[in-house]
Amino acid sequence: MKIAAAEVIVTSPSRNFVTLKLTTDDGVTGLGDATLNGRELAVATYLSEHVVPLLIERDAHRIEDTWQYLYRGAYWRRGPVTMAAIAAVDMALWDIKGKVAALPLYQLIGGASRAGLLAYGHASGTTLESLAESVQAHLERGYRAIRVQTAVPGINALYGVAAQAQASGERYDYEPAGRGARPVEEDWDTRAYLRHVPKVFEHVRRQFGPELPLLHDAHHRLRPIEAARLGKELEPYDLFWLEDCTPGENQQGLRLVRQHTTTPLAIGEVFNTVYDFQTLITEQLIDYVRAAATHFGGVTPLRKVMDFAATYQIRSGFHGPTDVSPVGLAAQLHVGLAIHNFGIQEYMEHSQATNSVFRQSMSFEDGHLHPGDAPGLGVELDEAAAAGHPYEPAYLPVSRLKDGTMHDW
Ligand code: KDG
Ligand code: MG
Repeated sequence: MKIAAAEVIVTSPSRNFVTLKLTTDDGVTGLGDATLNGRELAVATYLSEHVVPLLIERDAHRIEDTWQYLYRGAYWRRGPVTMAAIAAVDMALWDIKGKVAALPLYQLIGGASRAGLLAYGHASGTTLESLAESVQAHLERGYRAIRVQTAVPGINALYGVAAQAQASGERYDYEPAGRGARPVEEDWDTRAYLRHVPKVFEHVRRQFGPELPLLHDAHHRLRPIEAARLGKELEPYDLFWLEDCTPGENQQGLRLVRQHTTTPLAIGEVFNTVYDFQTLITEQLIDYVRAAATHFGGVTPLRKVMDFAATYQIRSGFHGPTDVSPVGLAAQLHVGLAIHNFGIQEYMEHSQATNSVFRQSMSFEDGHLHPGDAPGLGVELDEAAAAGHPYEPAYLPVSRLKDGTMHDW
């Protein structure tokens, strides 16, 4: 079975997505997600100019060999553009293999290890009251674990906080990657943030009790000693995890954080390969692997890093915001269902426009996700609907300190 055609589809139903569609010589199709938020066209071009010509005539069943060919053969390895492109090929080949075998992907990689995947949703509020309403609204929608973000007095605009309360039941996207030619600029003040966050968790725990798993994302904004302090101050509130407490490039920085706190740590949504996790896993400096199938090279390396992590009792917490397309999310759900060391899955719920382009077989019930039993990944792309949503430039915001210095994400 040979790859006969490869098409790169860029569409923007609510937000931009890059999808690779492979077709075999006997007409089986497979989809892969190559979306790199804010840099979408770089991956689309990498795919169409440098990857698609290499795929035609290759054996569609040789997934591992194709992955190694694209990774080792490029000479310049790694990086988000390269790895998102490889991820799309890898996912599409697994989708094809599942369809040929007439089995959902999770059955090909070991079968289900559990009935469903515990998912966490995103609650946020501009005040403690609106935050509590948002947590309550998520509980009513069935969530059994909740990420908590709030506005911080002294910071004018903060990433990760929905502009309006979500109690109305309306789906929100806190980060629509503002459409426009340039990123929006937000501000940041570490001391104000560190003063405020423990009070927020005290409030939420008091109101919602000790059982509910609560998570928090620091979006890489702290230095290791600041992250250590935050982790320590959050210990009384028993977080499920503190995410991206400090930029991950400095893997050693997590040693310092770890020395000071028992708050569980999650990191890795911007990582591209197992090497980004090497020190973090072997020294047990983290508790959860946050990789996304889309930015980590696909299903093949995601399974491998989780097997590596399993030997150190580290679990999964794959990245699941709305910029991971339904195809990328499906890939993660299949891996999460199959591996033994699943931890939790982030779930932000795609918009109706996104769901009208990508038809998904997955379900969300009683706080748990399941990829469904359709063969392959279980996602179909409506190309006519996709064509109705042309690409528009969109960027994540950037943040600056009060004196104008660019700050970390
Ligand atoms: O594209 C960037 C977003 O996906 C990211 O900021 C969301 O931090 C995020 C999260 O944890 O979902
Ligand atoms: Mg995050």
